[in-house]
Amino acid sequence: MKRDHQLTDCQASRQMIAKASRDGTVTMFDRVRGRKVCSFGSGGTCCRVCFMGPCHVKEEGPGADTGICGATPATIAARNFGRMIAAGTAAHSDHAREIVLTFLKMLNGEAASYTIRDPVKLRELAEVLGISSNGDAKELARRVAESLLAEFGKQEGELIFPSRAPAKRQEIWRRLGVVPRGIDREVVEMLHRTSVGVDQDFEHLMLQGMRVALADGWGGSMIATELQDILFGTPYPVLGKVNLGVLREDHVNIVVHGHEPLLPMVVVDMARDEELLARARSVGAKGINIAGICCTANELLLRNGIPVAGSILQQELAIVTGAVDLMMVDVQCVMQGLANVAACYHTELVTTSPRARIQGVTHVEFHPEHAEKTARELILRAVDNYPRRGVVEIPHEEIDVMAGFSHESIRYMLGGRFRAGYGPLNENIINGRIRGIAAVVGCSNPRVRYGDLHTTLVRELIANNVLVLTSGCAAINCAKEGLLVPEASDLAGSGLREVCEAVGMPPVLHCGSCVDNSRLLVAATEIVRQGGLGDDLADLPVVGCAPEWMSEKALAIGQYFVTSGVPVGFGVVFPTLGSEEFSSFLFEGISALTGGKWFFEPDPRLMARRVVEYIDAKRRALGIEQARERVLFDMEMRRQIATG
Ligand code: XCC
Ligand code: SF4
Repeated sequence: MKRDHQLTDCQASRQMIAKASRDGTVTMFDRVRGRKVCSFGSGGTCCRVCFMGPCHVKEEGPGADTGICGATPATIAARNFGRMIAAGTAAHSDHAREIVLTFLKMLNGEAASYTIRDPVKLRELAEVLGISSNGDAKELARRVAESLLAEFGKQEGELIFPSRAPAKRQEIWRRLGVVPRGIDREVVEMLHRTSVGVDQDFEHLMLQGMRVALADGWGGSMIATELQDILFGTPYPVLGKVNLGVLREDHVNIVVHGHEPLLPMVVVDMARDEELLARARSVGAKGINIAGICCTANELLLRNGIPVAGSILQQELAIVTGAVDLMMVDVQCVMQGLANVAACYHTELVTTSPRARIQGVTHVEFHPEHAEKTARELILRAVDNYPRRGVVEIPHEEIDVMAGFSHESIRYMLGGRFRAGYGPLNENIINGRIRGIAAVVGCSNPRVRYGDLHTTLVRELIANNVLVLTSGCAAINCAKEGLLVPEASDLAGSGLREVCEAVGMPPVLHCGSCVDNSRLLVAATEIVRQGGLGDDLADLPVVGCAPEWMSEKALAIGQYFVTSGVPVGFGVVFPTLGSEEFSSFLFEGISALTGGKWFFEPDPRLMARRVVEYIDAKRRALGIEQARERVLFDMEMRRQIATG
């Protein structure tokens, strides 16, 4: 049994877990205690795709067998893995579809709450899509939106965004036959191929696993990110606050939780409305405070500096403070247990997506046509609920965070005013000041000492001069430990510290939500294009990690990184270990195909060591294992280069 102090280092969470148990409120931290894991389920060898079974099978030892149909453990594990990738891709992509449809409604004049906030990015995107402008901005926007919408339903040919990848990478994908044809088609085909009696060759199944994952990273997720930037603004460095201490005792607190920023962005705008503020004052509150949970929080933090109440594991704990007057949730990572927790306090829980309801929970349905009306209604409900508060206990923890590192802002920051570009980043990688780059992303998981794996890994990495890019709940956990501020460069190795100090950036860069992992693909591509570090993504000293993952979406992300040539490490459990045959394909065999591979390492220190080993191996292959020069490129030297 886990004691509270073993659950997490997060003091605010511990305080609320203790309060919940005093209040008699059951949370995930109670439910996870003593919960037995079924080894077949966790190892990926439980098959229930038909009801001759379900069959759970073992590869070795006494009782080694196959399913009733004869399916081997490797086939069963690969089918389960493939289905999870498909589900993750579906989640990111269905989110993207919603953004595209809203964008079109806006252009049709049917969604007045939205506007184009980044016209420059729109033109750049049009160029990527091969759409030329005749000067009519609205026509250009419409053609961009139509071309993106078509990506979902295309049957033949190739998605457009994979053509952004380095040429060599595209050749590899074409040779493997894994360039996605249409986003929906790849998800459907994966479901088909993993149903009873279809594709029963794990390697062949995983080719589809690659294709569907690419339809996420270089498809749905990238569409979501690009279009959200155009609608809500491309992130640039911004300061914010994180952890439960961002809730305000004397304000109406509205927590926005889930993934799609469409409604939360309007709620943020409406919360400044004078009439609503007056209403808040009339019930005794000083104002209206919006705070986020999960990736919605990241979307709002990156663009508007809106405070983050916490990661996925703090959704129930936010309510336990007694200070949340309304929590609005849409899709993904929203725990059904919230309903019961909300019932123990005064919090009004509201579902808003037409796709997602929770039994017994108020539903106020969001449609982009009426965004302001819905936002107003939700704020009013929150205000009216404020006087019903009982005892309030808000933890003090409220930590500074710097966020907003899109690939555009990284280029700008590192490039300096005179030379926006990836040149200085590449130079610093080549000269060894930055040893390599690690993407530390993904969920948080109550099965492990939550948050601790992220921060232990990240501390080790930056101490070894590895620049860390982070997103999702990993970013929130790192922010809570103060790793996302420029001062954190004190914890970095001397080379990385020099670079961070020179440009005033943190050693750990918050790149956004989980769909924003697509930003990392674009950034990595820019690094290749800049030159000096090989000609393919697989050449780069770059590794991905999700030490506390839990969601199917994380598997989709991992798989698109692996398919893009990047090694990816997961912690907690690896969901194929019941089949050694299939696991060794993911851990080794796959690298002959894509140049990337999976690895499993539950210990964050050992994970850091493996990341550094991979990075050093890539540096050796590039011939840059020795640092070439140890002088920092200051402004003066940059100017000299510029003037020749
Ligand atoms: Fe969900 Fe996106 Fe995972 Fe956090 S990191 S637990 S998916 S909220 Ni995306
Ligand atoms: Fe069992 Fe085969 Fe049916 Fe799976 S598909 S449940 S292994 S009989």
